[in-house]
Amino acid sequence: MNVTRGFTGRPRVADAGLPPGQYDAGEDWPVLSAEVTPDLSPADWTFRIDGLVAAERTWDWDEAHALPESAYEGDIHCVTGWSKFGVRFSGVPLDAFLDVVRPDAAATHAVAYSHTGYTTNLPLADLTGGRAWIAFAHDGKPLAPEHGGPARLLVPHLYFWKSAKWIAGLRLLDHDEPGFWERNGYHGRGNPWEEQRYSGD
Ligand SMILES: Nc1nc2c(c(=O)[nH]1)N[C@H]1C(S)=C(S)[C@@H](COP(=O)(O)O)O[C@H]1N2
Ligand SMILES: [Mo]
Repeated sequence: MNVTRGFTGRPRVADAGLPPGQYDAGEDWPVLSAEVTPDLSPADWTFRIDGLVAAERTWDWDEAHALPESAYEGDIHCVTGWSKFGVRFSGVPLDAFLDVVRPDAAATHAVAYSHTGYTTNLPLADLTGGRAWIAFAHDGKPLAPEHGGPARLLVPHLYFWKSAKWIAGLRLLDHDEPGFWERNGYHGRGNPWEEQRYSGD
């Protein structure tokens, strides 16, 4: 039982607690960007899924918003140590996009890429089952540009570096291919509950 958390008074949906080695950032939401925040309007935003799929597809803003939305209410965990409890995002679950492109049976991994050039790799299984979203809103408001607006990947059960801001697409592969931080020594999967911070953890 983490005592400090009991004093925050924030409503909690599920008391999942802090993963090992993490601390509660409270109300703060730090910005962590390797790039300068791009000037990306909804009109300029697109999302594409390509690689090992039956039918590659690009969605624009309106097409992506035509898909059924759902919300994530829960926690996020940054590999630098901060966790944030009870965040609320809404967007379209990746399952809805993947249903359209129909991944090949051989597809096991994905590289997520941003409009800025940032990349991060994930097992495809972590993007399905209602556990990953293209998120458009936080706390009922459009996602702020510094937090990835107009749209970011959200994979909250993994360390937050997997949640690529200014998401542009996913490339489906039959092998794992390290992204930006992973080439610099970070873990391929990044499960905070198993403290998979660095490759070899
Ligand atoms: N495009 C892009 N996405 C990114 C990053 C980045 O530098 N560029 N940083 C990652 C890291 S390390 C974290 S912790 C979160 C931070 O998101 P935030 O700035 O909204 O807190 O975004 C992830 N997604
Ligand atoms: Mo991070």
